[in-house]
Amino acid sequence: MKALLAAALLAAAPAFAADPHAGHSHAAPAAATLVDGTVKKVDKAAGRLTLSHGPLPNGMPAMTMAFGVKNPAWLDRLKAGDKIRFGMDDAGGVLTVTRIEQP
Ligand SMILES: [Cu+2]
Repeated sequence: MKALLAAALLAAAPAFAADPHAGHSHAAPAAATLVDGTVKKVDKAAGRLTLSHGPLPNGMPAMTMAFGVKNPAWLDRLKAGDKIRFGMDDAGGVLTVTRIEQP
């Protein structure tokens, strides 16, 4: 009986090796990855920040587009031309800047 159980466990082992997450261990969560961007426009009334951004962790290629911001107060200290590094979240289909770092 013990030998049969050991054989069953061994047979199950390859299933762990094939864990679909195994190949993704180096991928950081999107929000934790900082992307290079340049501020193109600050729209305080709409709470929008237009950025020229590099490739995003969600697969979006470099482009210029508007983002929402997690904290509207950030818009007060940004101006067109500022170079930033930012984290973003695309939950709910709305791209939102969740973190900003300025050199
Ligand atoms: Cu984009």
